[in-house]
Amino acid sequence: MFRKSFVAVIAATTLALTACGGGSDTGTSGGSGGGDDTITMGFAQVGAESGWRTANTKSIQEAAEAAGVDLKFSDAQQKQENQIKAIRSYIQQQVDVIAFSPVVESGWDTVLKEAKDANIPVILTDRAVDSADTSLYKTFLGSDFIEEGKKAGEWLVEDSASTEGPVNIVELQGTTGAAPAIDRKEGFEAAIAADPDLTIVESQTGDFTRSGGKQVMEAFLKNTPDIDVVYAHNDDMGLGAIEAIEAAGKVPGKDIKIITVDAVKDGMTALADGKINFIVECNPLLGEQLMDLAAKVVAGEEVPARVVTEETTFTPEQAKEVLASREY
Ligand code: GZL
Repeated sequence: MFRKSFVAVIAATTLALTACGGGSDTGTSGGSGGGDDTITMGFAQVGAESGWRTANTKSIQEAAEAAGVDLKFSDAQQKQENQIKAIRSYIQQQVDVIAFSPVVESGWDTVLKEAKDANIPVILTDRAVDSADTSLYKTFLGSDFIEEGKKAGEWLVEDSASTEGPVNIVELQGTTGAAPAIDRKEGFEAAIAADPDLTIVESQTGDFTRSGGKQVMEAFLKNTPDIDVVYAHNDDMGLGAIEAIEAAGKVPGKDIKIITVDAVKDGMTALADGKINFIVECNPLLGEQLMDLAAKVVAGEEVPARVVTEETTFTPEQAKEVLASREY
């Protein structure tokens, strides 16, 4: 509860630059220091589970190269214990700054305290943690997932306005315990509460992967006779659902409408083809902002406690217009 109200307050004051509390107020970090002014960053990535993650990794690696940041990078294969191990190794190596995308919200206080005690600043990117102690990290750069869920739900309320009778929704949730899964669900449910005909009849995690989305959708199609809409927390699970829907002899985008989040190339292609009906963008290109924040943090400068990324939504017509120029 605290995290959500905290994020809500911060989200509301995002644009007002606020001093970031706590942490190393000496302006120095536990890093290589010395005469060499090259910043060494340890980045603990979630994994390579989706097209979004691939684009996010590419953005971070390219931005580090461009900024002259010495990047130590690890892929945790979506396992929290691997991310914790990586963070501990960055502390051992005395990097100047640690950045990571927490695979799940909880269970980070101990290792983040170790980084703080080693005087190494931490930047959260993409996903949040639910720690009550906000001095454990300098800033959180990433999307507002509740807003993303709301945009998805608001589109469905409008699209269903002329539909008589119940609209049965099945939900493909992201990784259990992950901030985007928790918040996209919350935002969507808040938005569809406006229309009592809209009901989530089944909801299960597909772990943000295409195979997970396909497997869960196959089960939904077996258990639930009349599904009208799929709400998938990311494109990859939506693309897996399309495979299952077509294998069941139904037409995705027509017999069963599909709403997803991300707007990666494969998702936008399915949207342009009419197999997906609406996509809420989640911007993975965080690299440049991350390197800029890291330089400020290592120099002991104030940074905003929360930096929300800009993103939009797409209909099939809009996807057709922008598909060729999409970076990812
Ligand atoms: C959202 C990010 C999510 C994407 C998924 O910022 O954490 O993780 O929506 C990815 O595609 O797996």
